[in-house]
Amino acid sequence: MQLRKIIHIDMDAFFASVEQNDFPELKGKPIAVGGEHRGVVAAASYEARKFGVKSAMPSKTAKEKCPILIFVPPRFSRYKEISQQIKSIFLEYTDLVEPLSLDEAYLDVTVNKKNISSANDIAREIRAEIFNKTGLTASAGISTNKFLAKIASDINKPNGQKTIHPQNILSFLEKLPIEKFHGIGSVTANKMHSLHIYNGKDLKEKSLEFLTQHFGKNGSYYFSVVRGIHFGEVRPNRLQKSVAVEHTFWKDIFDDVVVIAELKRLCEELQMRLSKKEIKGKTITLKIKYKDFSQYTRSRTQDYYVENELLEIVLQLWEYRPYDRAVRLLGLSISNLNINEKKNISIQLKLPFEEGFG
Ligand code: DCP
Ligand code: CA
Ligand code: CA
Repeated sequence: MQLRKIIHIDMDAFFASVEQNDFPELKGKPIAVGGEHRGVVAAASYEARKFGVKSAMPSKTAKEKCPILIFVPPRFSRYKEISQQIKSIFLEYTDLVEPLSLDEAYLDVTVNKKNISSANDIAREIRAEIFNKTGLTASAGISTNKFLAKIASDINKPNGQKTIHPQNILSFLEKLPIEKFHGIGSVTANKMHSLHIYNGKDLKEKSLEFLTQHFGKNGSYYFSVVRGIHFGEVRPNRLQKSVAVEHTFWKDIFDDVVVIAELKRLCEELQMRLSKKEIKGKTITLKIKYKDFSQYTRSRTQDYYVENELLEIVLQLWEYRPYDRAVRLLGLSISNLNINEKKNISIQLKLPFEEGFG
């Protein structure tokens, strides 16, 4: 079997770099894209990161860390426009492009339109072309699967690239700290630490049975990826998995009446989006973010596609809220969509209420 050549491209400090590029007076300065008085930092320029400012940090904390921080409001349509531009550059090389978000994508260049044999050369060309067309820098990771390419693109960021060659994969993974494994978040990393797993070498010493016992079906994923095995294909038409709407309040809300009115509004908005796209779904998720930024979700899966009952289900989910505290954000999403029906032939047995933390 021929080894695949996968590239992961990710733009550097995306929203912040776009703002600095469009407004040159912001260049070289610590900036944060996001709301100054309420809300969180979406993106921080590299100058701001030196002060410890990071994505998802409350704006207030960011300002304490960096008093000279300049806040810039986001311009999503501009980010989408640039996202389209970089995507059209990717398509000059291959049709196997899988966008993960506005600023990153996987490319399978095993066979490519320019017949370039070195994926490393392709990544360099693409980064140069992105810079020429947009004035922005990107970083790239190159290896034989998506998992490795994604990890690699972070190594020489910003404005750099890293290839993990086939002969180095196993030793690279052995040395890799467990929290750097793509798909292992801080909760799982802590659990791994408690089991004395700190790096890939420790992970590889555990049996499949041990990992499944402690991590359920994810255990077999960890077992494979640490051995350099990950068959996930670059899927150009990623199926839409959910439709979501959310609203952050200008003022934290404690009044149940206001919350319920807002839930009604969100239901209407969601229903409008669904009917426009002719989509239906079976799983409804309510997201609640409290004043202290703690966030909870409550989900319910019906055995039919939800239509008129949406509001009723959402109000029931609200009854299952974990706390009666002031709310700063409410969100609704619907998943298990009819457009994916063919893919979901297997019937999943689910408890009526699921809990998740995100
Ligand atoms: N973003 C956001 N909220 C977050 C994280 C990110 O709105 N919690 C937005 C702003 C980012 C963009 O998505 O610019 C891309 O996110 P990345 O995680 O790729 O981060 P950056 O591109 O900002 O920085 P890096 O250079 O580390 O990739
Ligand atoms: Ca990025
Ligand atoms: Ca990204």
